[in-house]
Amino acid sequence: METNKPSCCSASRPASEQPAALSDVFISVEPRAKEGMVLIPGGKFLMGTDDREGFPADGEGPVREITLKPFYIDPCAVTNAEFKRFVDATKYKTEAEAFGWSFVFHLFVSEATAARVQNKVQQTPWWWVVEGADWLHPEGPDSHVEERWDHPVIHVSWTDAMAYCQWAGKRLPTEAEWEFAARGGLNQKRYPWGDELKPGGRHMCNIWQGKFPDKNNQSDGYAGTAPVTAFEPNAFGLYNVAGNVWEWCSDWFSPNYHVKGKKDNPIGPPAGDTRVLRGGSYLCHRSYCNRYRVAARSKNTPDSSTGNIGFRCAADVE
Ligand SMILES: [Ca+2]
Ligand SMILES: [Ca+2]
Repeated sequence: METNKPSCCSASRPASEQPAALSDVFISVEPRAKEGMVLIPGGKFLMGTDDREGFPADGEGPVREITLKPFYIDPCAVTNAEFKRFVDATKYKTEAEAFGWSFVFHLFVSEATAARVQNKVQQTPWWWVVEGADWLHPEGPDSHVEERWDHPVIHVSWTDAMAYCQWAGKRLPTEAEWEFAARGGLNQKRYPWGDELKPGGRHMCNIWQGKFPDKNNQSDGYAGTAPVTAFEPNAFGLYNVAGNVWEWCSDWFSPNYHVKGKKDNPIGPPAGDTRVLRGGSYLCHRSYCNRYRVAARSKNTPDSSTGNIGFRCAADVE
């Protein structure tokens, strides 16, 4: 199996592969009260960065003034417990389950499972194709989310995230909404809490410490995912926008569409091959993939799933 479009942040399914069958059982529910969601007032903010630490090729810049109307966003990424409620109610089958495999970070795979691994992503060999890996079995068939119900659900594709949102009466945030919410009202700071990665030596997010990709010192307390409420929230009350898991946004990805695109409630390009991911994950490290900065961007194909991609929901203000 050839894997295409390697990225250090996540890995993509081969374009040619089709899942056996995709669940189309969507049960729409009553639009619920936006209980537990954070009301973001909207307004103007400076999106993107021209920071020297940034990656211009990702389209982080130029900095531009964006105007957003008010919206709701979840304080946390969707947890395994929440995703289980969705699956129990709808019998939804994720794309990882339909394809029969997902991408798992090599250090998490048991010896027994490793013995059956036949494919690794060539340019990013720490991503292994693990058969039987899915949201309920994040490291393969001999693993289980038991005791991680309050961790973010992973191995969910963009399509899976959209299905969950539909069921929950919510939607994915646009990339602009995500960044506005993640900045927590701060202007052009590098992180959701300020410019310093570890103010007073304190870990503020779940990323990688040590030498990527083989030695993780876990000095922030976590090798893989952390509970969705670990670490301090930003000033808007959002947890783990930086690190932990990448979060799907509704937009198609483009490195330059936004340069000329509209600045008033932008929703991204009309078409594309990949969807936007924001926020970075537990695999991000300054030396290798410094994408836990609040302006950093990544992307993946909408049917791809990995052990470091999740999502949080947003909703309209009626
Ligand atoms: Ca960590
Ligand atoms: Ca995140």
